[in-house]
Amino acid sequence: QRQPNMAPGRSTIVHLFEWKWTDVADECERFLAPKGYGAVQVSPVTENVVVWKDGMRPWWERYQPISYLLQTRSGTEEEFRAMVQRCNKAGVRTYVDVVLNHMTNEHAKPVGTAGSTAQTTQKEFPAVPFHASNFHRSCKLTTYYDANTVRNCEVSGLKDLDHSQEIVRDRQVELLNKLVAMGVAGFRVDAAKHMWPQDLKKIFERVHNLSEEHGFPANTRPFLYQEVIDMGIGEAVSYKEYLGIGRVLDFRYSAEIGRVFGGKDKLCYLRNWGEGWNFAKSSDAVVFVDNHDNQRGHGAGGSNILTHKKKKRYTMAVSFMLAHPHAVKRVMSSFAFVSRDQGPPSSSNGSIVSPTLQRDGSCSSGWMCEHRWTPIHGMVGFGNVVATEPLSNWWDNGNNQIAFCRGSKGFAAFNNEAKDLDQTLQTCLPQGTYCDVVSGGVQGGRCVGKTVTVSADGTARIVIGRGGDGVLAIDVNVSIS
Ligand code: ARE
Ligand code: CA
Repeated sequence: QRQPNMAPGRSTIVHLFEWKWTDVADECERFLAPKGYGAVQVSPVTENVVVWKDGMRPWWERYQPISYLLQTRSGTEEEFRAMVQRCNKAGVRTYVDVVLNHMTNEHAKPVGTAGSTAQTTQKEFPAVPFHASNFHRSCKLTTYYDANTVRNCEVSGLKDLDHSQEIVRDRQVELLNKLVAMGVAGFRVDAAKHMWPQDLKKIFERVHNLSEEHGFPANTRPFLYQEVIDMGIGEAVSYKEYLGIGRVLDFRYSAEIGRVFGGKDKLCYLRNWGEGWNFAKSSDAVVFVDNHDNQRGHGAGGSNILTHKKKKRYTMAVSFMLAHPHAVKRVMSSFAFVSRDQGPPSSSNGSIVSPTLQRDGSCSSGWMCEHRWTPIHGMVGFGNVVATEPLSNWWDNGNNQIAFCRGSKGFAAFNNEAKDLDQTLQTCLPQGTYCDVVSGGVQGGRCVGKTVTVSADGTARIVIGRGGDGVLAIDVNVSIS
């Protein structure tokens, strides 16, 4: 199902990667709700095998389920339940990252985050239970150009479940229904590419409507967005096979936006951004600048991917994504890392450390909190104001300076050049004084950052110096006169 089920006036997902449930709940109330975020994607909720590597626990242990008990490094089942409730109450939806394709790979004496054990070489997972006969025969995923190999062999050596068996689907439907009963509004389907679409369809058809008890309208289906990496290079599996189930995560978008704002292409070519760039259709996609894989060289996109490590370029890319009407958007919120395996900030016993909030609203103790960066949450607000208004009045200088309107509700401009942008441009907004949302928006009836004066004919002098954030955006909500 393609509708995100967000509360009215909200539109953006934030992935709070590896956050604890108690921290997510706090964040929903103190930041996500007031700043207009619509939903939070959380890390997998199901019990995973505990992995110690080089004296620390890698983030990817969470993609190795050992049971469907809801206890992980992020917290207990009760903490999760309370989190979903608090977030819903604040107006922020919860989407769960569900790992249905596989269980763990082989481990000597595996113990899970809830204490469950398994005989992984024999594919015995008694805590679900799953038995050897519930899995595909082991084979190496040697090629992406054969659909049987992609779907029946072991991605990264992870024990591959056979979803053609009703008994396998039953256990997973139970899990999903339990989450829906807790008030969850949707799912990111991990490794969907590695599962047969007809099986996924059977699973999700049996998932209940969203819980009326938790405030959802009757007959609302869970929102689904599937991880199907399809770079359009002729692999055997196409994202299009999954559109009958829900949306897909568009990895071409991620690679291309990184390439353009990384300075490898001109901003003026963004004029026909979207389907014109061979992306999935707006109504079929969830888009993002980086995800938890490709920000550290896993998954797809390679060196084109922009991350928090390139602050200005990254801010511009995320701002452009949020300013543009194409698709449902997801903002990444990361922890700092040096190595690819490095897990979230944690103490020596492996438990996750909460983010510390600075007086200026930013995070410390290892958390990047991109979603709290002023330009990014400012643009989330902008996205809510312009909503479904079409893009109009495109302007560019034939190079790396661009601007456009969103109907008569908003205006955004970008400068990716080593020289200033200083132009009188059509903003499509009523005459008045506006506060740029990227440099801080309005506070107490005054602009925190830049002020823009729109004349009676809708034009304004727009200045984006070569320093600074490289973006300026105003909308009807930040008018102060
Ligand atoms: C870890 C170790 C492995 C080890 C394995 C088993 O890193 O070395 O073999 O454990 O012990 C994450 C990590 C993996 C990790 C795994 C389990 O990324 O490194 O393995 O957790 O702990 C493909 C898939 C796509 C997948 C990406 C990463 O198609 O589904 O690879 N993404 C999701 C999640 C990941 C997660 C998993 C799936 C597994 O987002 O976080 O893995 O649950 C081309 C293809 C793509 C392919 C890509 C990279 O672009 O088109 O389909 O993506 O190459 O191979
Ligand atoms: Ca599979």
